[in-house]
Amino acid sequence: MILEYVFSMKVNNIQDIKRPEGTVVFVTGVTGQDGSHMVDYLLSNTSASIVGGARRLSVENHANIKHLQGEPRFQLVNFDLTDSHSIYKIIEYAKPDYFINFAAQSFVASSWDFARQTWECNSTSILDCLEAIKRLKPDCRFYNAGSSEEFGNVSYEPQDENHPARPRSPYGASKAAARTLIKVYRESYGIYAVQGWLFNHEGPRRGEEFVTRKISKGVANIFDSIVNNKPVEGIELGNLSAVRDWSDAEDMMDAVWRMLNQEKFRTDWKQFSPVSLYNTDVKVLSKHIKDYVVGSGEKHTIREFVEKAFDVVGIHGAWMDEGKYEYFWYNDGPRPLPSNECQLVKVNPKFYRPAEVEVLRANADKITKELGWKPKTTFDGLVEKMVTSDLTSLNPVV
Ligand code: NDP
Ligand code: GDR
Repeated sequence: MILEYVFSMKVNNIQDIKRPEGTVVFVTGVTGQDGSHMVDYLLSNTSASIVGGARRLSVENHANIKHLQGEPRFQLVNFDLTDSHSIYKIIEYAKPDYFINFAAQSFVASSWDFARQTWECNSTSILDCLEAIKRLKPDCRFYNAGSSEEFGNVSYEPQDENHPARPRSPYGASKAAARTLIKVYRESYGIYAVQGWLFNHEGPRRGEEFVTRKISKGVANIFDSIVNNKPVEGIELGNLSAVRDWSDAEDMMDAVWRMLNQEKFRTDWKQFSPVSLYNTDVKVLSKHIKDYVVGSGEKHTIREFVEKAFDVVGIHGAWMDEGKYEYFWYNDGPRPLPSNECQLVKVNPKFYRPAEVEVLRANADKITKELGWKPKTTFDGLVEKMVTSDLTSLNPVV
């Protein structure tokens, strides 16, 4: 039997934070996928001290940062992005050199149900961050997590930095609004503020309602049920034809850091830029920095993700019917299944969205050429990593 326990770390109040020596990076959303990976990236690739922001919940959810317990360069702080006082206070007390904002209402499907909260968290709060930086620490570099969802109803493929904003959800609209604010503050006040267009990125720390994790966890459960002679519970999904450009979340963190330090990475500046670009004057730099598209350049349907995930555990099947009656039927695997358990995946229209973004694929040529960023993990490698991790959590090595 697996004993579940709720892990929690010591959380400081903002006013108890003492600014560490040297470079300080404030990262929000550290209980989430990207925030937690960003902390790991900074610990491995820089000597900076990191302050991580997490909002207070009745039951803490520190699973993604439990490995940071006792890490001397990391401190956790109570922080709510929708509370402007929190934003002002963290800048006042921690005086960060970098403010990396991954906190958000990040689930597109929920943005129709909580449209106002999505807007306040993803747009209004960005305005608060920019104002606070302008007033209290104008040389603090700011990153906000932009999204391919801003492109939405795409007009060409693959999408590059010139693609217009055509969001299809309150979420996409909120990120597009934040981008406009960032541009305005950059141009008006010389703040080093960037917002990459990151395409979907995944991994074992992905929230369980996002489609890739829902599939990897579902497949691990199905495999476990088959080999242990337990009844098989199928996975219910929405639009199987949606096409996404999936990367490994860990690869994306390097892109974010490069965007925040363009004077160190920009290859195109060597040829024509004035020497002044290479000094640390943020006002000079801010005139030249760019937002970049980041993604793998590959596209795959939800169906392909499903097939690949089952492949990892040696289960093979076939798609039957179409549209809202479509299902994935078990053909072979570890043992024969009774027919009432053979429907491994089926469509449930309740997971359809009011408006869908059908196809997303990144043209990341610019960031590769100008900042030297390249992804390391392939699509197959990513699916395997996720399914294997979910299997390991079912059968932990003790
Ligand atoms: P997650 O949902 O995993 O993490 C979001 C984090 O934000 C969680 O830690 C959450 O805390 C926190 N949060 C939410 N609301 C608040 C608030 N009011 N105050 C403080 N913290 C809050 O998302 P990801 O890590 O996947 O994404 C990170 C960012 O990147 C988001 O802005 C997302 O919109 C954006 N993005 C993500 C992409 C992806 O494919 N992953 C692609 C493009 C953009 P809690 O744990 O308490 O809920
Ligand atoms: P997305 O990710 O909306 O692209 O936003 P998600 O994994 O939720 O959906 C991807 C696609 O899969 C389809 N889909 C389903 N989605 C979910 N969640 N559950 C299902 O059962 C299901 N069935 C099919 C969706 O319709 C969609 O087309 C993610 C988030 O990380 C955002 O924060 C980020 O900005 C974008 O990626 C880029």
